[in-house]
Amino acid sequence: MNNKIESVKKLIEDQEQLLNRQNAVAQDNGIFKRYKYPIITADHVPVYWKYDLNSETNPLMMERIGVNAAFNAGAILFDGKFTLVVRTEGNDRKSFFAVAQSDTGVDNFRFWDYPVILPQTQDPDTNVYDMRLTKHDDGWIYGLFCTERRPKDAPEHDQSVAEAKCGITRTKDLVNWERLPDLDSGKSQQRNVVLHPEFVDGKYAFYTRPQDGFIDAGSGGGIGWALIENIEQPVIGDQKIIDPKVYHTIKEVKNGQGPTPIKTDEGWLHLAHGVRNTAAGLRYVLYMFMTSLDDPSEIIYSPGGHFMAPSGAERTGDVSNVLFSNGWIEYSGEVFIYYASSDTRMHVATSTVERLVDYCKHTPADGLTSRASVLTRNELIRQNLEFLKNANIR
Ligand code: M1P
Repeated sequence: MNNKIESVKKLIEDQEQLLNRQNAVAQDNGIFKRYKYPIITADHVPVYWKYDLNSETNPLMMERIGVNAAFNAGAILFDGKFTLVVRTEGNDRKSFFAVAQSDTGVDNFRFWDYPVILPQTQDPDTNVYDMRLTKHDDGWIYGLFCTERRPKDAPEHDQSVAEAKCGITRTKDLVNWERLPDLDSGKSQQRNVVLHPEFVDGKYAFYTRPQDGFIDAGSGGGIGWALIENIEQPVIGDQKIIDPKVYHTIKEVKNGQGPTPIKTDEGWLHLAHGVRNTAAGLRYVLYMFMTSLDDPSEIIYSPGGHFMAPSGAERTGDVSNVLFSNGWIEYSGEVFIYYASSDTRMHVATSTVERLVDYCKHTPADGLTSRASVLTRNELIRQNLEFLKNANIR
């Protein structure tokens, strides 16, 4: 019996070491600081979510309900803590939401005792994932997420046919969640839908990502924008595409808004993901842009290329070559960027509002051709050589 208790203690102690590990900066390129250790992995999930700890019913102390991955987390500052709503995925491939908090924002994240119980609509979700959290002017915290179901008319022979929609839920305490109807966007499927934090012309404003199929965005041209009078009856008509897919860029196949934009004196800061195809499959990178304070659907700065791309161990996982972010937190001018790698684990990078605005304003836009790229770079080189000469450094 004592041996059994010892094995439970060992499980907990081993995990404590992981949870208490201090993080450290591994890369600083002036734009952001990338941290060394993933902040949340499947191993951070409490042992009591996976094991039956009772030696009577689990004499061999085996995992009973495995957890495969912990990634794509929404983020919010809540009760003074850095709070993530993590897409946690069981070995059964079902994702669910679970809250984890940290005092530092870069390490020591701990899950709450129970995952979120998400209320259902009339049409139950098969799978839910990628929640974006928005503290809205109306006083609620909204969680917009992807709800996936098998369409009623899906052919029997193809069990992979699925339909993606935007589910909407709201809460005041991250414990009790109210479910609203799914976003009705007509025929188009939706993923990566994000609620703007302020009313626009007295309406709720959504960043959308219309798509023809479950994986393919198809004719759904990029990040869209739509206004809704009543969020309790969320029906959108036309979606204006504000950030289109573009040939031979980091977003030629598809793109999607990341977290809720951050308001700055010079405009709204946006983080998004862009996808291109390669012989090795799709490659997901993060990019940024800014929109106008007067009209959050108008892009005012669009730095070319990726902001962050998979690096080192981030490159591999369940879906390799993917960086994805649906959560960031601004705190006293510092920005904590929460991103997942390869649909497997969560990481953090930090920056500041000042640096991110500077990045958006002063990174040249994509010139769309190799020649334009070289000419832009040559101008930088010319200026730098002149600078070095005048400074007697070269
Ligand atoms: O597998 C990569 C990502 O694929 C989807 O994103 P998108 O709709 O932009 O292709 C999502 O399923 C996301 O969860 C996942 O990380």
